[in-house]
Amino acid sequence: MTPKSVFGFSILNLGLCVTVLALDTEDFPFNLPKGSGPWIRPTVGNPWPFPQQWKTSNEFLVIRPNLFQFKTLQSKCELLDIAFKRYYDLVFRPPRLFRCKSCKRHKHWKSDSSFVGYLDTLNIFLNRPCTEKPELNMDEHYELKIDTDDNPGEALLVSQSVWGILRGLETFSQIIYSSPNGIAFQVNRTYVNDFPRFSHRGLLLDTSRHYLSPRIIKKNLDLMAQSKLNVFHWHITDDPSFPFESEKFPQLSALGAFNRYSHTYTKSDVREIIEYARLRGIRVIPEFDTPGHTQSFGNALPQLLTPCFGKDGKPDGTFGPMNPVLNSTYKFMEEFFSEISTTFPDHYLHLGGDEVPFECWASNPHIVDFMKRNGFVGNYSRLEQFYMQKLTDIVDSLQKGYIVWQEVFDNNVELANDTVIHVWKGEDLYSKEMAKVTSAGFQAILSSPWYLNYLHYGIDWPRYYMADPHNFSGSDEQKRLVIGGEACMWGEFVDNTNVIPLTWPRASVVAERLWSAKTVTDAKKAAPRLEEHRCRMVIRGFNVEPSNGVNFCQVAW
Ligand code: CP6
Repeated sequence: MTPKSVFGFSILNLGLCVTVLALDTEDFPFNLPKGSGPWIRPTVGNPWPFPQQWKTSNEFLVIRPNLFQFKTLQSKCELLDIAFKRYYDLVFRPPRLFRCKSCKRHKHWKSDSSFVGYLDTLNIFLNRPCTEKPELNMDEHYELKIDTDDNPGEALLVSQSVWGILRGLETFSQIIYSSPNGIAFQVNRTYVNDFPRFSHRGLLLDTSRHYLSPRIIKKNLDLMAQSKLNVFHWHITDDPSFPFESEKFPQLSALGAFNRYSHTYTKSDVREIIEYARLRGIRVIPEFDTPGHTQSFGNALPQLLTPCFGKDGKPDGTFGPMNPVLNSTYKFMEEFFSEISTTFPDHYLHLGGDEVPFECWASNPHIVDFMKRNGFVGNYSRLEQFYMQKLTDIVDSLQKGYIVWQEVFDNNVELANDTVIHVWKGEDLYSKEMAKVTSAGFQAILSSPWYLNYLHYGIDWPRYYMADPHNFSGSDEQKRLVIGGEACMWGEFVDNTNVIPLTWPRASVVAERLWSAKTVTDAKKAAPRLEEHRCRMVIRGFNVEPSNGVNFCQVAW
């Protein structure tokens, strides 16, 4: 459509052909039969997660894709230039935008929504330098003003940080909706003042139980950005496989990956994933889980693991957790983690420390002897503590911070002040642990209620929506130590074929809990917006599952 034909419409009170551009929000994307369906009708032009402050009206502006541009006074910020291109395409060239050829004369135009002008420019005001990498406590606050009162044709997005601009661009992209013929776009007059409730808003993906291709990981990063999640917790190794290619220890993946030629992450894969995430304001926190969950290290380096002994007092050929009594174990850890700490630029590493089984340690006479000499006979938590202590000392010396699973705290390992404790046990019995961790002065993130790998028949998302990281009794100071949470998609039953539909939009629900105000808890109100958000992800080309049972998302396939 040429601009001329858009200008050709008579506007408003003339009562003529305005309807091609106008759109009744309740009738989107079509005039549904009256009274049809008990289903939750998707809305249009609503953002997910819900902004902290949000004012909108029925007055709308029309956006003509061929005239629209992002403008910035910022000298040079490559990250933003790339983002402008990305968002232009997401809004105006989504892969599954439905174009209705026969509804040019779409009649359903609500008389209380009115055309008030065109929007040709989104002015971006970024008052600070273009920051290099996303980090904990990065500034994500932005203000978005879509109103042509002052400057006809221009709207405004302001932030003190490039991360805020990215979040604002996402919101902007979500409140634009297309006219039924998919040619013109509209956006309501809107004011948004928005910032996250929690700084750490993560998704865990597990690439050890099943390999996930870099392409699928990147799609997940796209979807994370669309829900304003900002931490990719990469549970990269575990018992079943070791897909990470280490430069210092290439045997680990050569012998520990499911397939050394196809099921590994090369240095360049990892670099690309980190850069892809950075461009979306997402941190990548790798987890090399030890001392348990380490069987895959043993394919190449069995000497790292504890030999288990049988009743006959001889090694039975199986191996347990990392061997905590050998200096060589810690020598390896030093070298391995020094590589990891340069490969992954985030200040934080996840050190694991969960579910350490003690039977093998107890069967091994060398371990038992070591424990006697060190005066912790029979106390295997104490031995685990000994190991974690050594490991955290190593990571301290590499100037990195660390996140650990709650067991490490439960077992009284002495931890650096900036340690983050990851609470994961007890699906809905996490309050006590959150209270304990924060009263000890540690930062906490919550995952217990957000195990997406548990599948339930029916509409399961409200249970994720109702959980809250502040659901525990404690002082304000304790509450401030809660820095956020993570949705977890463990990999036993997911691979490239189903990880996206099973993770989304369920992780989006967690994302709203972690971003929006504490008071945004009404699942009934959220449902149509979630439906819209889901439909938007489908239009943008992602295979995300229906979240509200029987429903309707009009897309072009
Ligand atoms: N792997 C590792 C896992 C789990 C954990 N750690 C896990 C435990 C229970 C459930 C799902 C996953 N598979 N390394 C616990 C943090 Cl339900």
